[in-house]
Amino acid sequence: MIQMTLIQIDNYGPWTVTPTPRRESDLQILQAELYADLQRQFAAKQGLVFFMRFDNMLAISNGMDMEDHLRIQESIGNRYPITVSMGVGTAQTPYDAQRKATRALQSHGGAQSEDRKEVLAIDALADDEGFVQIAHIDINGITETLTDTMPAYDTSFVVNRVQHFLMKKLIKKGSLLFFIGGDNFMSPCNGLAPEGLLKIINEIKDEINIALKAGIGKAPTAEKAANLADLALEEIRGGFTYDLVHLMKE
Ligand SMILES: Nc1nc2c(ncn2[C@@H]2O[C@H](COP(=O)(O)OP(=O)(O)OP(=O)(O)O)[C@@H](O)[C@H]2O)c(=O)[nH]1
Ligand SMILES: [Mg+2]
Repeated sequence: MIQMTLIQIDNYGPWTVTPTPRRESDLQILQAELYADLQRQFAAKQGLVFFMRFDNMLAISNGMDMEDHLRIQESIGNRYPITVSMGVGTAQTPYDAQRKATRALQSHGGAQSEDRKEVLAIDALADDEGFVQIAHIDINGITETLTDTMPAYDTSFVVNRVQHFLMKKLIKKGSLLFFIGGDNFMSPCNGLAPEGLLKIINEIKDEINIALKAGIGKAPTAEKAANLADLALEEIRGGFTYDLVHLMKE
C-alpha cells in the first residue's frame, strides 16, 4: 500500500484577486517558497512532494501520521498569508491513493470555500506492510541531441510531449507521473512490473522516437525508494546493465 497526501491551498483563487489581482511575480514567489517549505518538512519525515500545479501538490507520505501532517499545516499557517488543507489516502496503486486522498478532502468543502480552512481529512494511513515504488525516468542523451543544439524552448516542448505520452500510458496502470526538472520524471508506480514500464518505454520509442531509460526503487519510504531509483538509473548509465529498466529493492 502506498500513502499519498494531497496538499491544497485554501481559498487561493479568490485570495489571488482580493481586493485586486495581486502581482503575478509575488504569487510565483509564494508558490515556489511554499513548495520548497513543504518539501523540506515532508523530507524531514522521509516523504516526497511533487509540485504538480503548485496550488495543489501531491506527496508520497508513507510513515507519516496525523500528528506529522497537523504540525506542517500549523507551521505553514503561522508563517504564510494562506493556509493549506490536506487529504490522505492509501491504496494498492498511487492513482487510487490520490483519488481517495482527494475525495476525503473534497467531502469537507470546495477549494474556493470560505468555510474550509486547515482541514486534515485522513481516509486511511498505510501500515508497516506499506511500501513505495518509484521510477525515475530520464531521456537518453538530451544534452547532445537537444540542449546543446536546439533552441531552449523547442527542447522544453519535446520534454513536455514526452511527459504527456508517459502520463497517458502510466495512468492506465494506476501509476502517476511528475516532471521533476531537466529531462527527468518521477513515477510513483506501486503495482507496475518493470516489464510493464519497459513496454511503455518501447512504445514511446516507436511512436515519437524518443529513447528513455528508467531506474525503479522499492522501499518503505519515498526517500529510500527515490534514492534506490536514482542508483538504479546510474547502473544503466554506467553500463552495468543493458536493460532500459532496472529495479533495486531495499
Ligand atoms: N531533478 C533532477 N534533475 C536531473 C537529475 N539528473 C540530471 N538532471 C537534469 O537533467 C539534465 C540532463 O541530464 P542527463 O539526463 O544526465 O543528460 P543526458 O544528456 O540526457 O545524458 P544521459 O541521460 O546519461 O543519456 C541535467 O542538465 C539536469 O538539469 C536528477 O537526478 N534529478
Ligand atoms: Mg538524460
